[in-house]
Amino acid sequence: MTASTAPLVGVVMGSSSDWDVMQNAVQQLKAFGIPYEARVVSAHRTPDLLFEYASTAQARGLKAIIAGAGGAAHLPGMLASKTIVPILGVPVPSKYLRGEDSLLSIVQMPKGIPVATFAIGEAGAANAGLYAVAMLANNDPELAEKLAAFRKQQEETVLAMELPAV
Ligand code: RP5
Repeated sequence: MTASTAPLVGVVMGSSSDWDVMQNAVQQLKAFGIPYEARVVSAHRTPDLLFEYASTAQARGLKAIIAGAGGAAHLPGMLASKTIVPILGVPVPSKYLRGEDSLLSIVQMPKGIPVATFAIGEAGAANAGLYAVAMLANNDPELAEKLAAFRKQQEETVLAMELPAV
C-alpha cells in the first residue's frame, strides 16, 4: 500500500496479523496528509527484505519508520541497526503475554542503536503516527499549524466533557 507521492514515513510490521493495530498509525498519517507506505517485513522470516528495506530507506527519502511487531519483537531494533532513519517501535499485543514480551523486546535496546518505543497496542500505534507527524512538523510550518489545531480540538473535547449526575 502506497500513497500517491513519494513516502516520507514507512509503516512496517512483522505480519499482516499486526495490521489491526498498525492501521492506527496509518490513520494518523492519512489524517495529516503525510505520504506513507505500509508493508509487511518480518525480521526472522524475511531477513533479506528487512536488510534491503532498512538500507535503502534514507536514500528513498523516508524521514521515519514506524515498526510494529509482536512476541520476540526484534523488527524495530534490526531496522535501526541498518539505517540512521529514526525508528519508532510499536509493541503489538501477543497471544500469550499480551504484548509485554513485545514491549520489553523493543524498549530494551542496548546503548548505541536507539529505538523510540511506544505503548502496547492501538494507542502506541496512533501515538507513533502522531510522533512522526511532529517530527516532520519541525521543518513544515503548515503541518505544525495542523498539529496545533489537532491538540486544540482535543483540549476542547475534554473541556466540554460532563459527568453524569449521581
Ligand atoms: C511477529 O509474530 C509478528 O509481528 C506478529 O505480531 C507475530 C505473529 O505473526 P503471525 O503468526 O500472525 O504471522 O513476527
